[in-house]
Amino acid sequence: MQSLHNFLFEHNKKKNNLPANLQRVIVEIMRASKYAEHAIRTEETGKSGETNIQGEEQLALDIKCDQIFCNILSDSELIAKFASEEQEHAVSINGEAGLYSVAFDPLDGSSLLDTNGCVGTIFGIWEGNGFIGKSGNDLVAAGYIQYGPRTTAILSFAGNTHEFTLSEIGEYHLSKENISVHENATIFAMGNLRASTERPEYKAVLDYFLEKKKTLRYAGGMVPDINSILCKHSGIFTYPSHSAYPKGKLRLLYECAPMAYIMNNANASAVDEFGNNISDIKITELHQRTSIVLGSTNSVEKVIEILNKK
Ligand code: P6P
Repeated sequence: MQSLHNFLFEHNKKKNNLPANLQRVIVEIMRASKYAEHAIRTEETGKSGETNIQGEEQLALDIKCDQIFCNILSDSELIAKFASEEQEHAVSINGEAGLYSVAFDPLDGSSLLDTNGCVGTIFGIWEGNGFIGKSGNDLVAAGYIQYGPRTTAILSFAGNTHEFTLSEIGEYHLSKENISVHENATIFAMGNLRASTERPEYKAVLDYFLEKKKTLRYAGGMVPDINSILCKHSGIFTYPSHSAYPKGKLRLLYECAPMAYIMNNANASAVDEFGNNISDIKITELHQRTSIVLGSTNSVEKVIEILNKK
């Protein structure tokens, strides 16, 4: 089994497109995920009594996982700045002296914790100091960790997307290399289905997948829902806007842009509900939201056609 450290080192020895300092940032994020994994498995899933910048009630584990990633990133001389879903403002660590800025959602889908559902950490790494004015096209690496029956991580850099699995001795090792997503979806994960009550075109998307006898696979967490697409090498995930979320619910910086980067490096698509590439959308504020349709390229195109039929 090839360890994460060895894979990163060997990759750069062959291709010279993964600088040692970027490898170190990835390794530090993965080190943090081990502490988060332990906390998720052993600590209470109850509420903290606090609310975050999003106005969402925070669980104790939301705060704990945020602290874990903040502390480890704060200790690195490589980090210029980081931004967390749980914090209103970006946090400057080394400023212009830092090499990379990291945006992350420390515990996505935490509302699934009390059901023992799969949750995850999502992150994106940009070169330089900050995020505003950049886009997903400027990412140099992205990934997520899924805390499930096994803890697995999807890491994407230098044009490819890979899976690593955490072993019983606490080491990540390569489990899937160069993941590719087939152009036609066999499974579908339609988020925000409630929107179909006010958007008949979204109901038409549901009807399309039912008519095609596609298999519904919806966990209610962005990480497990997208992980199914990468592990099954096929599928589509949708989360459109509606009156409660006129720009969509999911955040560009630390959810959709990293996921789009991961998908694009796995021969899949990621667009907003109008068909604009998520990776092209400029970051204008830390917590800006967007609609999203991602996965198998032909199926994404079909969904956009149905959603925008005149
Ligand atoms: P809804 C979890 O809260 C999350 O941010 C994503 O992980 C997930 O895809 C989405 O929201 C689910 O949203 O409206 O169905 O609860």
